[in-house]
Amino acid sequence: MKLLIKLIRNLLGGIIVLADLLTRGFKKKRTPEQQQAVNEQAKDLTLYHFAACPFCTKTRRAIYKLNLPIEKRSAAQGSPYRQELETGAGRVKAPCLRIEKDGQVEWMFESKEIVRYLEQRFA
Ligand SMILES: N[C@@H](CCC(=O)N[C@@H](CS)C(=O)NCC(=O)O)C(=O)O
Repeated sequence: MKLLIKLIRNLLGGIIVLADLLTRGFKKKRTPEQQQAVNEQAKDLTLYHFAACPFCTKTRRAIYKLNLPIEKRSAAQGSPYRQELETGAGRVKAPCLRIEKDGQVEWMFESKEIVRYLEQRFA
């Protein structure tokens, strides 16, 4: 039974990832100077995510469309970044955006809030 649930979950995860790849659309275009400035700002951001989580997919899509080179770290079992997320943010829940600003670190949960934050800052 556990195996069947795992199989269904992996299958659904695969479908989500594939559908995302096929329907992503286009990246935002900027002048080279603008993109360089955005790239610099994106260095202070890190997304902790699960590959097949729909909320993470939604967040990754926004990141792709906004053309942001944000580092993505897997929070999956066995990943070295899982502990980092738990220690820093206080729990393992994804998506979670780590925002570093003026030496301060903020951990932002909730896909809706993360997407809104990125759109307000980079759209
Ligand atoms: N409302 C949240 C839902 C996120 C969520 O439920 N993520 C799941 C993975 S799909 C998770 O991390 N679950 C672990 C937990 O909640 O402790 C969002 O939109 O980001």
